[in-house]
Amino acid sequence: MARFLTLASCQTGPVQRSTSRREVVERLVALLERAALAGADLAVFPEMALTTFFPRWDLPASDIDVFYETQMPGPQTRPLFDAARKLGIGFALGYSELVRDGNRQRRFNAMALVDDGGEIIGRYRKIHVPGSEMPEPGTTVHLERRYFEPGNLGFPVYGFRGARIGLALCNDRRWPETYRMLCLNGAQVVLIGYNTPVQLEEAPSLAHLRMFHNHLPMQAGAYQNTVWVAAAAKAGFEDGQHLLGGSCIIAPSGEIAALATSQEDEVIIHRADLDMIDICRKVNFDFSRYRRPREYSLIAEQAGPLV
Ligand code: CDV
Repeated sequence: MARFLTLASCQTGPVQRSTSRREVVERLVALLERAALAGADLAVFPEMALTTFFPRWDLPASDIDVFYETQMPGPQTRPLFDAARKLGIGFALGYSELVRDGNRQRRFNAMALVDDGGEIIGRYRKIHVPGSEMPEPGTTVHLERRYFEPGNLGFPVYGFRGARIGLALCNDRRWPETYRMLCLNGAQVVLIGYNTPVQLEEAPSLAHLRMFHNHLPMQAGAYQNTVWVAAAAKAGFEDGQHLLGGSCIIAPSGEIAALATSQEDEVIIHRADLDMIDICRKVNFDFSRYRRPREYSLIAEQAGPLV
């Protein structure tokens, strides 16, 4: 079993609507090259890494297909997979997925896990889809619930170079259930991609806490589930909206081991010691011994508080 896995978080700067897939993929390949050169085994890219974060717009149905991938890899994304094989590095890529299911079209906010041979070895579809179907007064427009249905693959965990990898996307990182499900499925590393607006109209009094509320749940998730977390933002000013940076790699102790300092394309690296997981478990989190699942049944039965 691997003891170390060198993780890279490949943050990107904004991807404007006018940017072609070819240009974006070139940027992602350049980031992957930097990660590989720095010795990374596995890199994570942002959520919806190939396009602008289009749920910020109220768009007619006729305008949205351009943001989705019908094939992964497709002709435009193939160079990234070829680069992974050439460089001998794995990666996780967030993208918008359009699939045909019988005569129905289905749309998911998805992430693919690709091995160092350029083959897809895992898939995830975002479970916690935030926002609304229609714009809501007094609220920043965020129409993910119109453009995507909730994921239907659960919280799977995949083997990569002897380590067990789970995937999550953006809003998933705020929910303790995400990490606990991945932990119980055996994850040692959780890769997360995100697009988070800096400003939210609905809660101006919390505006100064946006970065704190970015890192807080990921640090708690890492600590409480004794996993490594590597998270990649799409950051900077994208089509008029400011997206939060703060890409990071977090140890099972809850400490931030590496942190992005820019709001542009940037690679951060950390050599993750997988043995830290067992050390952290010894301190408090001997799950099989101390957890009381029967006392927690409400968690699986009920979505919100009774009152
Ligand atoms: N892409 C996201 O899921 N963004 C959310 C929004 C709702 C703020 C987030 O949790 O960051």
